[in-house]
Amino acid sequence: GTARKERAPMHGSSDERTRTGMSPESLKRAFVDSMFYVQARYWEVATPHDLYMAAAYTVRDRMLERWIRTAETYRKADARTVCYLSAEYLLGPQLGNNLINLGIVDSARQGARDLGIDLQEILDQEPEPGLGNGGLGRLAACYLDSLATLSIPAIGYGIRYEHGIFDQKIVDGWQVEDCDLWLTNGNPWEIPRPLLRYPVRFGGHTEPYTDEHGRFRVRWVPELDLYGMAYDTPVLGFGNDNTNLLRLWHATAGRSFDLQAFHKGDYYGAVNAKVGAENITKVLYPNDEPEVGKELRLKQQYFFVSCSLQDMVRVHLQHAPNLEGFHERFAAQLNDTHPSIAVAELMRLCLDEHGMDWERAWEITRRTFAYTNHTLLPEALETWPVELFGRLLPRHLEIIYEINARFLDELRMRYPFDPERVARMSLIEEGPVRRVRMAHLATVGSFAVNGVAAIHSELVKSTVLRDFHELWPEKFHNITNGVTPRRFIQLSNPDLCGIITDLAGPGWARDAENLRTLEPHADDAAFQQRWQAMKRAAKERLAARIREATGAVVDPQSLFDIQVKRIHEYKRQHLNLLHIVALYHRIKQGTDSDPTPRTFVFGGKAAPGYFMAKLIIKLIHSVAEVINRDPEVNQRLRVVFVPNFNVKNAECIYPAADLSEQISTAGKEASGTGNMKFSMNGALTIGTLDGANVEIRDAVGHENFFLFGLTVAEVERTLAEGYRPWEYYRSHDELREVIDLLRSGLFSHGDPDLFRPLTDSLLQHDPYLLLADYPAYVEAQARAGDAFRDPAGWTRMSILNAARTGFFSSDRAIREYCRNIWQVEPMPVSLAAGNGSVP
Ligand code: 475
Repeated sequence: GTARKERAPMHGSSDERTRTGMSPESLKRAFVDSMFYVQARYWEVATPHDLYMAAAYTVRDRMLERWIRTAETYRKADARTVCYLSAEYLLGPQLGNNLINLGIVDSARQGARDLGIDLQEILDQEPEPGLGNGGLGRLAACYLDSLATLSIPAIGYGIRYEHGIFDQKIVDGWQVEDCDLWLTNGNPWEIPRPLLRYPVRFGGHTEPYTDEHGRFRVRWVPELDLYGMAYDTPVLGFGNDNTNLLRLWHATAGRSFDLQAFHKGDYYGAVNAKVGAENITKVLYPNDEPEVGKELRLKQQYFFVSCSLQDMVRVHLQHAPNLEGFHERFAAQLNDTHPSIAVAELMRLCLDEHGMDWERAWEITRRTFAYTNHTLLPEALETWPVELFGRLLPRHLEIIYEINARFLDELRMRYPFDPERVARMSLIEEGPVRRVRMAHLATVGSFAVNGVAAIHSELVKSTVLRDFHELWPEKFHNITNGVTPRRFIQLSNPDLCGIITDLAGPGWARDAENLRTLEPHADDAAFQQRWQAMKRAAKERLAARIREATGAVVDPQSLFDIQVKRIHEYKRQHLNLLHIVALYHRIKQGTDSDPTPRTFVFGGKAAPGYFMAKLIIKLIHSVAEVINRDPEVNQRLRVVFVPNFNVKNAECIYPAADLSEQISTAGKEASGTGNMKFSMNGALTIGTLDGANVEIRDAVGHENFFLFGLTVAEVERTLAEGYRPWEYYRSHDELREVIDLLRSGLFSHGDPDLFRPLTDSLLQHDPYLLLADYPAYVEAQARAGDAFRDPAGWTRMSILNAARTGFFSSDRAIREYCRNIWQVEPMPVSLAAGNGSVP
């Protein structure tokens, strides 16, 4: 239906001189123009979606002049450029963020109001580009925002998945995956570049030949070729005119290949090949750990890496006669091992396409790449069967073998009496199935390796890459993750933004250390009141959203205790559940001593093939059903699961939290970034000494953090000594009663078997030590509950959390990458100083 009332807008504005003025008048005029000339609709029949599209095009016009000026500036200056290579970008909705970064939120709201439109209604129309699974993809999006804000010449390269992360529906308490359709109504932010295409080849074989100088060379005779086409999205900086490029690749069938097949008369074969080629960028793999041996996944990785490197080579050759100096023009960051085939691809380009000798090619390659590790979980370390690799990328396998042969020769010289070490460090894992170890390839082929939180970087050095650290200690760095305060404070928490701006001035959003100006007001009663009102309003907004999404009614007065993140056993959503069931049990027994009313909020997606994670979602719903229905309990406890946790929902959830659950087994969560978003928004953390929790606790003050649980060293010791979870079950009465309740059928309509896989796993193996940590967790929860009953004390801690988490801005993280790894300098862009290229 149409959303418009009656009033047709008037043409004729005060600043017609500029097509892209920022006043409400200019914006209105441009909006009406876009509705007609781009969206091809007229006022009286415009739907809410039309309004969104017209608004987006209006904003995009204002981005494009900055973008073009930026490209011009970087090009003229011949600037050193960061290339961020990532298979995932979890961008979230663009319109609101772009309004903020352009500094025109008020102007846009005013313009919309003049037209009788609610800006929020327009913002709500935007489907989000969910081109990522979780933390790693969202980190890439935060880093793009900070790179532009810090005026760093940078390009994000990735994959334009037609279907991003699935939509999560809940049916009878179970997760059901639904297809993500973010592109179906059109994407106004991207600019297709049909002429910017690169060929990408697969399969076939290699053959030796002698070139015109009599040198031995190798030629790859592929079986299949296709094209990668660029789709460009501009990325605005905040508070400057820099606008960087996110370039995502879309796969299409190669024309020459098509023609060949057509000429052979195999029409259907040709069409099929086209379909096969286009499958490569169809869908994001919805796992937050690698799918073993999935051919299409390796194709995706090589496809986007090859396009990106060819694009970088093209740019380089505009300034230079050959690939010498490539590593001086570009620093290429590998976001985990997903793009690590880039090491072999750049070698191939240098050797086979540009006639370079091995030593020189290797020197350039090693000085181009840097690698970020995001996980220590052994099952998440990528390896590819040699057989599959050789079938898809025969030339790359040869190159990897050659890299390995030379590397192992070096190792044998260095460690002549230690063949086991040499075997451990090989790029090839020997065994019944030989496999390529992508983390080793990335480490050997890079000039820097970093972890994503202090404790994680230490563990990288002492565990998964220990031998490499002993060989090259200076290669290893820590860069603790960060998150953008623009999206995760300014956009998602306008009331908090107002409070900070009143005290610190508007500069805090570019310099998050300014959040410290809140600190002296932590005990001020009037300030505390304003803070509580802010939190209260955010909780009411979330309560409304929960009611809309699930029908559940929750009380904004209660303690909002929230755990949102991918569902994984190591993240221990089921530890949270054990505590909830314990509280329930106490109320039913009349032994309850913690009268703090609580609302437990969960959210997160499970990988479609991860049975235990899906069972945890079912258990959350089952516990919720029993608790929320029981009048004896539901005045004190409520449990809700917010379906389809994504960036849009996240923006509503973080500001509403009182307590943030960061309860992974110590040593398992590389960093976490949700922990930072919660804390910045004034939530207190209950957490283990894992990932960035350690640094958050040090930053906010130990007295403002609810710590519990085994340390990494204690986890190791417990496992080494032969951990027997059964003994915790036997000796801890309440824990036993809680687990017995789960096994009783109480939460499963009498079926005692439904949750058996979970309880059996806990009692028999408990690889993530829930039972060992249970007593300490419950005790820390009691401290949190007590503390919440003192509003002044709690508010003080909440303020101090927000005040002291400026360190966790992604601007700080990007500054560290620039200085310590990339050696790249800011290149500010000025729109005012420009001339000519913008009409
Ligand atoms: C860590 N995703 C967080 C975050 O550094 C950390 C893996 C394989 C395939 C697809 N996606 C993945 C991850 O590994 C991932 O998201 N890792 C996360 O990276 C940013 O804060 O602790 O688990």
